[in-house]
Amino acid sequence: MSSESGADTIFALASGQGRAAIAVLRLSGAGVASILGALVEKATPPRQAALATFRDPASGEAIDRGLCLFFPAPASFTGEDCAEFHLHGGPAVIAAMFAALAHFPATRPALAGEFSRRAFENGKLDLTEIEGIADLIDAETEQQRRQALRQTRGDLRHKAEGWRAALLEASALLEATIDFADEGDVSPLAQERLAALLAAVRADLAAALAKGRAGEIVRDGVTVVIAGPPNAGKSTLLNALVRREAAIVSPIPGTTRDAIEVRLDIAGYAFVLIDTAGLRETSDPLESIGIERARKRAEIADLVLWLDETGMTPADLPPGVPIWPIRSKSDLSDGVRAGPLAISAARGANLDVLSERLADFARGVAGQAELGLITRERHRRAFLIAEAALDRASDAIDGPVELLGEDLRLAIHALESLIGKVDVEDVLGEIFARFCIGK
Ligand SMILES: Nc1nc2c(ncn2[C@@H]2O[C@H](COP(=O)(O)OP(=O)(O)O)[C@@H](O)[C@H]2O)c(=O)[nH]1
Ligand SMILES: [Mg+2]
Repeated sequence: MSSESGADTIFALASGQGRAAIAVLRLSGAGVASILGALVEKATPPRQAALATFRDPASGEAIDRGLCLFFPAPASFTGEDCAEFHLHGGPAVIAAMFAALAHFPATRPALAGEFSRRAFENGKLDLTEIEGIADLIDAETEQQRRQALRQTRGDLRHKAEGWRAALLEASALLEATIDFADEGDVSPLAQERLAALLAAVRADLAAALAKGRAGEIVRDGVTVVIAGPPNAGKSTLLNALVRREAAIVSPIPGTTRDAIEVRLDIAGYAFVLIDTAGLRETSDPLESIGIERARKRAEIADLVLWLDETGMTPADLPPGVPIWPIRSKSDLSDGVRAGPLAISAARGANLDVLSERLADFARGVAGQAELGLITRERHRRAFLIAEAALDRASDAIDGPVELLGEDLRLAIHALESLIGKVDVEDVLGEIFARFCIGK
């Protein structure tokens, strides 16, 4: 048997690396019950925390005293027999426990994401719920946490399963029509029911797609590009917002040549701030590359802050991205002027106003995401394929049964790949590669 068999009993540290008050060690697999029998004296009651002395089965020497939990299959995270040891979080304790566990037959350390993978394979979680767990572990802001939690609860899964059920009913209706009618057309009565089923799913898909990239923006952060002419104070603003020297500031125009990205939490929302090279004509090849990157980044930004000492915005910026003109270095100009928000990054003037406006912008986006289902490009692709297929099916509802059936199958397939009933291997690797060991 290979050393990575799915039949092995696996174990891993579920808590973080390094010294800690408590470390949680997690086990899953058919060998868990006998491992428990060998490590702890008293039988552990299912789903109850019990104080236990963990002993090395070879020497009988005590390794540690801690809590032991046993979750018999199938009511466990993975669907297999599972156990958790809450140990003292010292490296020697963990090392001794790992060494003791490695002596059991067909028992080995888990691979990254292997617990979740088993949960998926045993039908405990679908793909979208697993993505939700990954996002919850990665969540850095309140909004990311809330969105990820909704997905772990199965919000997207239940919707997709409901649509799939409706489309399967439509398929069955179609099959029945083929069996019982000679003409090969759908009977008017069946047509009506079919149309209703398709229309309901189409409306839901369209509503979810209409929320735009809101869910993805919450998950990935609001991308804000700081652009403007050289020396406008872009790098100074980035540093002031993140409160550290992330970008080099200098009076020499053309200092920033590469796009610098920093993550920032403003009022519970994730932002990705990007400082760019000043947009200007230049003969310096390195600076040209930076300027080209700045343009490219601005095209895919959610928002562009255009910094200029005069408060002007140029006309040739990419369309479709909101641009906020901002007058920089307000400390150098005299008196209040009408027009765009004036800031002084050097003096910290009006940075609170700018932060509040950025938070409002994110709030507007996240407000849409509140009921949104799509949090990844993968979801969007599946929704779009299903929607297009259902559009064609609805148009062809009085046409040949075969064409209708094919489009229905396409839509069902898109939903099934979304929740991981088909095409699983394509996405599993991508998802689990990002997991840490013990998840
Ligand atoms: N007086 C004043 N000078 C500033 C301000 N912001 C930046 N500067 C100065 O302007 C120059 C260019 O700043 P920098 O942030 O590198 O501009 P960038 O080229 O747009 O990134 C530096 O000498 C900064 O110290 C400001 O708010 N007030
Ligand atoms: Mg700069």
